[in-house]
Amino acid sequence: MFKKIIFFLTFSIVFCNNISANDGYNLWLQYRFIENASLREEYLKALEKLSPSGNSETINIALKELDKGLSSMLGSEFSSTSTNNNGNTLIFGAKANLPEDVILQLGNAFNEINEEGYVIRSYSLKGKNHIVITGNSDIGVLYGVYNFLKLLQTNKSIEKLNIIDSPKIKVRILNHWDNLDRTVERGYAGFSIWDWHRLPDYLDPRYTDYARANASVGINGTVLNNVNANALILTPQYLEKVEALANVFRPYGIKVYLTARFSAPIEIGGLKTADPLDADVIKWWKEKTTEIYKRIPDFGGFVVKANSEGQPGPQDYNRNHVDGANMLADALAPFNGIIMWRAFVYSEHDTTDRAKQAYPEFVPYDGQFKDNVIIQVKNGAIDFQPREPFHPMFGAMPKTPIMMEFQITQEYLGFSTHSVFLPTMYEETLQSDTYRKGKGSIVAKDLDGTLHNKRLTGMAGVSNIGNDINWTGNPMLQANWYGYGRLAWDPYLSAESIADEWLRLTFSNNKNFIEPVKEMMLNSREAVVNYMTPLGLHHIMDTGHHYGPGPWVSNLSRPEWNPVYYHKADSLGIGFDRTPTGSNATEQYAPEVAKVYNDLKSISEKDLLWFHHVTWDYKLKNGKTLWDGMALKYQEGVDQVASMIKTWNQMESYVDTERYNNIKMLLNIQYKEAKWWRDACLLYFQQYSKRPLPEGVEKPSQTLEYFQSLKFPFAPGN
Ligand code: GCV
Repeated sequence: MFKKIIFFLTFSIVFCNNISANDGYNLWLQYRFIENASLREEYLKALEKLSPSGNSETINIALKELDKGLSSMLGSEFSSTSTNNNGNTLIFGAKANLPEDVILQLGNAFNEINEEGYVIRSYSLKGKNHIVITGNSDIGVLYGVYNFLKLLQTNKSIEKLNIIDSPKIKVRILNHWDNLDRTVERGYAGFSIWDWHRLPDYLDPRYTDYARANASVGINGTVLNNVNANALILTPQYLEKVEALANVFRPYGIKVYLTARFSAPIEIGGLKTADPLDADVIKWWKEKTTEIYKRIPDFGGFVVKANSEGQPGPQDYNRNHVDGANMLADALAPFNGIIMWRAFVYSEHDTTDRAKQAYPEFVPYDGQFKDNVIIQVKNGAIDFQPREPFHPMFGAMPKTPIMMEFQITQEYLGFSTHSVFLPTMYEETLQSDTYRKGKGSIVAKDLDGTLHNKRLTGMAGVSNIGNDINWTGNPMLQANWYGYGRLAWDPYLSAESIADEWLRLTFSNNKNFIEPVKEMMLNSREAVVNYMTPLGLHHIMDTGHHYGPGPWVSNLSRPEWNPVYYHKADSLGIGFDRTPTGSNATEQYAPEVAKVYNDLKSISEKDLLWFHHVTWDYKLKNGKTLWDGMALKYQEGVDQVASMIKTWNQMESYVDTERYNNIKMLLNIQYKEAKWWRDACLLYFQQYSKRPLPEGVEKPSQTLEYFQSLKFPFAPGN
């Protein structure tokens, strides 16, 4: 018996360790051992020798990554240092460093890719089968290497490769809303990964791992600090630290950017004004920019949040966004830096409809911004809601570069506790038709520049990364970092393909795992919409932290800070009338789009209450009254989470214990919170509808007063 126990323990330690211990730190770069012997054999045969061309730091990183990935996936039979000159070889390097006979194999391929693109091609020479990974730059090669490794990770054949790929968007950037004290605004994965106190001398290995993860999905920029900026980041004391990070990121193709506080000339420059037309202010920014480029020659530029939510800006001096952005653009232009000027602006002076505020501050100025200014627009006109119609500025400024700002962190979507797969939401916006140049003028085309022939293109994602061991506070949400990166590279990708790929890389290639979990991911965004804000409801979260429901909140000093402003529930009905009978926000869209939104017959019910105030007895397409339909949607959301739990509970044998349990516990919290949302919202709205809950909707477990009494003074990310 004793012997048996010893055997069992030894067996468990030796064979089951891998499956039980996985903290998620390695993200989608798991490089699991390939169990299928014949597939392993195929790979080993094709990779008898690795042959790097060029000796830059980037090429060395590519070699290290291949070594790491292949050794781990192919086991001890693989040797990265083999000198077998007669073997099948994987050669990788930029065009400039490739031998002539290899270049000959590539024909026109180099003309088909841009500076960051790559080619992976199989070819035969002297009776041997080789593979070449190349590009016009070393960074292109590194992207190719990550994509080559992905083929093996997803168990694809590498026999007849001919892959040609380039990023469709130039600036593919993460925005960290990280503060210098290491708190993260709207961050739910611990504290900031930037250890400002110990920088520049202490370089946490996480910085390299961060760069590696980003490069593996094609992200090429990072804004280190919060858009609610602290001017201190621009002082020598901090620039030295920024420089240290830039040095770590550079060989991974990642440029560093900073947010610029518009009043910095006053706060750290000793000037009396920050007026963008003032000669001393102009000089100060030019000198500051020169100082930054002396340290960081490839510094990317600035992001600016101006005249929004109390941030300083040009309007403080009776100037406009063009004046502010162009002044900074001039300072950056000699160094090829850019300004990402945010369109997330709303002032307390116009309270008719917050959704309408950005458009008139920017669109009339189309064509007046300098070439190195790009306007950063959130996906929707309010603020990162579970569902928003696309922002009317997309497609509307043919002469001005426009970039997307998506939120990866889940400020309004249940924080990092809720497993919501966001690429579904990103895809919905990217595929939305602006009709600005007729049918088919989808948002993605404005972003990649093809709609209006724009040169400077970009996409920003507000990061969900923190110092939690698994980076994102929930292993499932790594998919949103990954998926954002993939869509920034190619905004036409489907959420389905991204989920498939991510699951294979991160967990397993087994279709019994992939299919159900993929379905669970693809439905997860609709679930959160249903249990929080169905049928076009929006911004009914609790005050400040935005955690949990707060549709009753009506006591905040500015009207548009209050949920009651957005849902407008009354005894007759509910919803925000944005048609010509209301705020007429729909006029900011192309006429074809406005027509669809204005008409109750054509509008999608998903957007109904965003654009219309309808009666409680309004008939939905399924014949139910609005009240019944809304209540049933809340219930559907809860049921969807229950079914996510059911799916996950069947996955235990495919996932290591650590991540399995981690996700399981989080899903259970999500279920509890989905019920909380349903009960609190329905009880509140029922006061106005005065109708019973329809059959099929569970009875609330508590009273409205109870839900209203809940307080969360220490909710994270606030
Ligand atoms: C960084 C919302 C968030 C703020 C955020 C702001 C922005 O209002 O609640 O935390 O500030 O958006 O995007 O600037």
